[in-house]
Amino acid sequence: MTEWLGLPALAANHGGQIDSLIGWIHIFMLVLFVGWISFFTYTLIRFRRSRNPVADYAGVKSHRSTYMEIGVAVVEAVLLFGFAIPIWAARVDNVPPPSQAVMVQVTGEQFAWNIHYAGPDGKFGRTDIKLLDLQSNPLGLDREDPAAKDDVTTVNQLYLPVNKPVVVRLRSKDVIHSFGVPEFRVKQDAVPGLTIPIWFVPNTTTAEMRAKKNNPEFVYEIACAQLCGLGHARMRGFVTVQTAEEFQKWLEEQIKDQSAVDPFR
Ligand SMILES: [Cu+2]
Repeated sequence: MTEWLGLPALAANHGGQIDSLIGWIHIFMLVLFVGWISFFTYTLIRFRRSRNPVADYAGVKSHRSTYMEIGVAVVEAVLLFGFAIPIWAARVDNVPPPSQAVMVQVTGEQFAWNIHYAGPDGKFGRTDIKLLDLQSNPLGLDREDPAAKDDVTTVNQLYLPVNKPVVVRLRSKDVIHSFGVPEFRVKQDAVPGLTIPIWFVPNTTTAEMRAKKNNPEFVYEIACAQLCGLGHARMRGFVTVQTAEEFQKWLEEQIKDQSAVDPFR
């Protein structure tokens, strides 16, 4: 029902709810707009100077405008308590446990997205600011930590399996960034000093979306949605949604590759 809004294609399970909320807000705002403009026009004509040459100190006696204002407040309360708060609560609560989700740590920096997978052990390796090297180890991952042995890190390349919950633990190394993927209807600020979980279930692989859009070059993009400095415009990451098998294969290759080039192992 929300095609008329011209939103980007939808590729996550919860997105329909967000879209219908956006749709309803537009409908209510249209009603408010027409209502207020009619009221304004009415008062301009009704209280025009030629009809009211002298100010009337008694004023309007009818309570109609009061009822209308109460009506507007009720509609706004319905939007807030009936739609916005429940949908937001569902998004920020009930984050799926690590056993049922793909856990990815995404760390924003000026001007890139560092992606970090925990690997098969489900544990993120220790990171240390002393090990941080912008070229070879942008996250300061301690490869000597046993939990880090199977960890996979990439820059700007987020791979995800389709139809499985994804929990992104969002962090930032420097300033406030914002992780936004329009097709997943996800947008969250990355705040230095905080780890903020966001979750969604991608339901359309990149290949399926390419076929659907009839565009063989289509890619999901992570757009930084907070002006974060001079290079903000080039702070884009890419999301590749694959089948479970393809993703598993990719992850295994990465684990192999990263252990091969790593001087610590
Ligand atoms: Cu940014």
